[in-house]
Amino acid sequence: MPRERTFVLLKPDAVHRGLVGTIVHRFERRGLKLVGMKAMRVSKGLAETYYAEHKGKPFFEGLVKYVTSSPVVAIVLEGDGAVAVVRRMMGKTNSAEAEPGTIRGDFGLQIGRNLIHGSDSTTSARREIDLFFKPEELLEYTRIDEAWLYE
Ligand code: IDP
Ligand code: MG
Repeated sequence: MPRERTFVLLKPDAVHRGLVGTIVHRFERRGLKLVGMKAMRVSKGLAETYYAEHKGKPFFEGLVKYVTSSPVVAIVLEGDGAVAVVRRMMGKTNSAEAEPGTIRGDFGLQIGRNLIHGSDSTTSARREIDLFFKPEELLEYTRIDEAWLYE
């Protein structure tokens, strides 16, 4: 039985600012297992489905433009409590208000350029993983340090 999975998207600003490795490094050090990762472009159709819950909000058009404007990195991480752990590591949606020590709080200044997405529930995670990854793109293996990450 795999542990909890979450979906992460490193947005175009993370790619352009050379922060992909820095951000992935934080997740790796935390003990989260990388089960899927790919650099890709998000089509307008995919962006609209992915962000469907925000349709009609004033920032929706800008948000779709932002994530489709340039390559992103889609990631699936696995580990105990992965959804909540990643949300805490990301910090508040508005980078300007995010605590130092969080990804948004260390690297961002604006809500509309907040570097990263992470699923907000296990239900969203399943939906987002299915949207971005084919089953065969997700890996199953045991990290060598799992014996010391989990009791
Ligand atoms: P989250 O990414 O922290 O879950 P949501 O409220 O789900 O935040 O919003 C999704 C994304 O929409 C945010 O990460 C951000 O990129 C964008 N967004 C949210 N609110 C605003 C806003 O007021 N202005 C511009 N962009 C926004
Ligand atoms: Mg959200």
